[in-house]
This record gives sequence, C-alpha cells and structure tokens, in this order.
Amino acid sequence: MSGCGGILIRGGTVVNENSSVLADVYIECGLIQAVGCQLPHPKGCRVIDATGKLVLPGGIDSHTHMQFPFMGYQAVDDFYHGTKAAVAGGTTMILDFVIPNKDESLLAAYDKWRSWADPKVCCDYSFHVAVTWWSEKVKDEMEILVKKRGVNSFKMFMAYKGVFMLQDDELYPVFCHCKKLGAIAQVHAENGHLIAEGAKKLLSQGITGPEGHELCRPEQVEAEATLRAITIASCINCPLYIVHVMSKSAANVIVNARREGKVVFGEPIAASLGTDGTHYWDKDWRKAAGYVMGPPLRPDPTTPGYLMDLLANGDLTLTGTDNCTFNGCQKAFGKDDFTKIPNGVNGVEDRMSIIWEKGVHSGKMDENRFVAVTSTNAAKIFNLYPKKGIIAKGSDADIVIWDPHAVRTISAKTHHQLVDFNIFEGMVCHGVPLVTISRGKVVYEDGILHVMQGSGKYIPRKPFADYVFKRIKQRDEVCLPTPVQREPYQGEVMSPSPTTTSHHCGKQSCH
Ligand code: DUC
Ligand code: ZN
Ligand code: ZN
Repeated sequence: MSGCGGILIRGGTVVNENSSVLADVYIECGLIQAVGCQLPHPKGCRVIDATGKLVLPGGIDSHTHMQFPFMGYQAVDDFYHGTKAAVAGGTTMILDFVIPNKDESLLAAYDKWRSWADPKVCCDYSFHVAVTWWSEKVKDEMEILVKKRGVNSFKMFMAYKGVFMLQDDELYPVFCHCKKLGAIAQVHAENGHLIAEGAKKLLSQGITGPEGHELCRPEQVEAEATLRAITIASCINCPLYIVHVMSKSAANVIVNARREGKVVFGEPIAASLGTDGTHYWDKDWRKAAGYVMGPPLRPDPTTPGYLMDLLANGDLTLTGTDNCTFNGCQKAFGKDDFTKIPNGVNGVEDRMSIIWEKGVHSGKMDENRFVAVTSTNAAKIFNLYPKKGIIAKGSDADIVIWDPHAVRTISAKTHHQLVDFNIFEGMVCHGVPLVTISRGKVVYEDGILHVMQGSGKYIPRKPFADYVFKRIKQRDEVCLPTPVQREPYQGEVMSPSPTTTSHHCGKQSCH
C-alpha cells in the first residue's frame, strides 16, 4: 500500500451477497487492496467517510442496448450518455448486445459494436452477441467469439419475425452449439408468429394506438415461447437464460422449470419490477408510447410486486434493464400504427433505486439479496466473479457508497440520460447512490459526474462459468441413456408393403 492515489473508504457497512460487516475498504491502482477494521491511512490517500452508509459492489446491468439501430432509428442514449447515467445510478458495468442483421457476419458486427463502445464508455462493459441467422459460418464465428473475443453468452430472438427471429429448428442447433462452447444461451421469449397475426387483426379492427402493442402480444404469447425455449433447451441439457421477464405467466413457467430441476435463469428488468402496462391506455399518446417495449409491460398492476417476490425468494435470479431509449419524435413514427413505434424504455440509471425501493424498502429482500440480484449473480452467470460482483481483496474497485435512507424523486427533468421521457416519472425512491467508484476512480459524487469518455474497458469473459455449467457437466455424465440388455427378437418379421405409407412405428403393416 504505497498511497499512489489510493482511496480509503472508512466506517461504512460493507455489504456482499452473504454478509454485512462494519469495515474499511482500501483501494489503489484500480483494485481493492484491503477490507478490514481500522485500516491504516497511507500517506497521501484520500479518505471518504462512509459512516452510516452501505458500501456495495457496483451494480451490473445485464441487459442494455446503447445506440442500438432498431426499427429505423438509433437509440438516443449512446455508450457515453448511457454509461454516464449508469454510474450516476450506482451501476459500474453494463452487458450490452451486438445484434447482427440477418446474413451479417457476427465478427464484423462485433467489431462494429466495439468501435462504437470503446471510445465512449465511462465504465466497464462486455457484450452478449445475438444469433439472428444460422449457417456453418455463424457456427464458426460463434466459436471464434468465445475463444478469441471473450464472449460467453448468445441471445436468440423468438420474436421480430423476418428481422431477428429464429425458428425452433434453428434454436435447437444454436442451443447445442452454445452448450458445446460453454456459452449461456439467452432468449427473447415471445411467439413472433402470433404477434404478427395479432397486430394485423388489431389494425384491421381500427386499434392503432399503443394499447394495440400489448393486445397483440398478451401474456400467453410470452409464456408459450418461454416454455418452448425451456423445453428445447432441456432436451439437450443446455442451460438457458430468459431475458426481460415481463409477466406473471412467463415467470411461473420459469418457476416450474426450476422446481423440476432445470438449469434456467430468469431476468426481470427495472421496468417490469417498477411499473406496469396500464399506461398503454393513457389518453396522452406520447405518454402511452413512452412505455412501448417488447415484450410489453403488463396491464395487471400486481405484476411488478409478484415479480419482485420471485426475485426476493430466488425463483428469479438477476436484474437488467433492456435500456433502449427513443425520444418522443422517434416514437411518433408510429402515431397512426402501433407496430411502427420504436420499442424500448429507459432503466440503466434508475434500476438500483427501483429495486431498493420496491425490494428492500418494502421489506421483501434484505441488502444482501439486493447485492446478489443487482451485481453478484450477473457476475457469476457471466463468469466475471470474483473480479466483479464482490467487495473483497483483489477484486476490481467498482464500488457504490449507498445511502439507504436518502430519498430522490425520479424525473426526466433531472435524469442523466439523453432521452426525453422516464417511465418512472415522479416515483419517490429511498436508496440513493452518494459516491460511485469505477476502476478505483470516483466517477460520481454528491450529484456531480467526473467521467471521461473511453475510460471504461471491454471485459472479456471465459466460457464454462461454474455457476452455470458445473451441474450441466455432471448431468451429462450421469444422465446418459443406456440401452436395455435383451435377447435378440427371434420371431417372424413381415416385410412392409410398397403401397403403404412408410411409418417407422410400423403400426399400419404389422397387426
Ligand atoms: N425490446 C425492446 O423493447 N427494445 C430493444 C429490443 C427488444 O427486444
Ligand atoms: Zn429482447
Ligand atoms: Zn433487449
């Protein structure tokens, strides 16, 4: 501990997923150097008094789309404004998505996304990659992404028919390949065919407003795809991650699968935990359109509380945001046709406060579970642990000093995101980040940002995360089917008739 620009966080309660202890934290050179009582104060180091405050691992947002070119527009929060807003909210790492167009090289798309993100990010980040088409080339590129680019997660869309959607007979080989590579398969679970049919029908019935967006993709459309993806994945013992769980019905499918012992993880998002889909019926078109995202928020107002209960008790595992923001003038492209409203909402800045308010302040979870669902579990699933997701010696110095009693009111007028709307407008949240430290540097303090574009780093991730794959490997070893040992059949075998349709079960010809 030489004191070269170190920081001593003194007197706070250090909260990890499994403990809360009164301790000091000393950080230097981007890493946590020591955690303990009454740590010495090296000459020249800065001291931050955290008495009465919580010292948490920085949040990890498992699901963002910064500057995503989507539905004719580019998301307004780019990698600079998006990560700036993230650190203002206590998040110190995002996992964003590379989403190639059909027929586009996955590697070329990855390089393009890196060139967008690297010069702009204000905190560490990594990439999931979407598989939007299937071929030998895609297969080879997935392997290169895992072995040479540090990607250990691939997302498949079961919606956005004709754009990103894969069919079941494509999901199967993609899941097989993910498993072989040690990458986790993720799905956007909605039935794209039913959505397309439902949208056509509603438009023909004169429903053109944002309520049509929910009506054409009700809960069952999400639940059916969730069950289908789980069924396909479990046939091959492939671990599966369901992104943006939005409904009770889809969540129940995940709960049941986990109760049956399947390796499935569910990710609710700030939006589904913090607000609901009643807004689609708002008389103010702009407001109603502001909530349009896919899958939609649900009109049942008890949904957020239900999802939070599942998150608190372990049925759901971690949280992201699906942050993908479009301004009013972009959403307005769909003013006469809800299918043209660019899909996406905010969340990257407010996720931590929303989960504290609705999860911890409400008494549903304690501060340790809060750390698990906002940081540690993401670090474990995506093989970032213990570099990220814990306050311990040797871990990255990504830390938030959190005031559990302070209160703030969320508003688009005061948020740091570029987007002109906030789906949590007016919500009063207990739990406020006072100081955010990224890679050992104070990037946010007392409401002021001290960020530098490009200071964040791309974090490569190794495949075969223990948290995901240990059980899979063991099952593969012990669950191999074995043939029944029996004497060879000695009886008559009747030849199939050439005029009869051939069925392998042979029911027609042998009775
Ligand atoms: N859903 C959204 O609302 N936006 C981006 C992509 C997605 O799946
Ligand atoms: Zn999605
Ligand atoms: Zn998404």
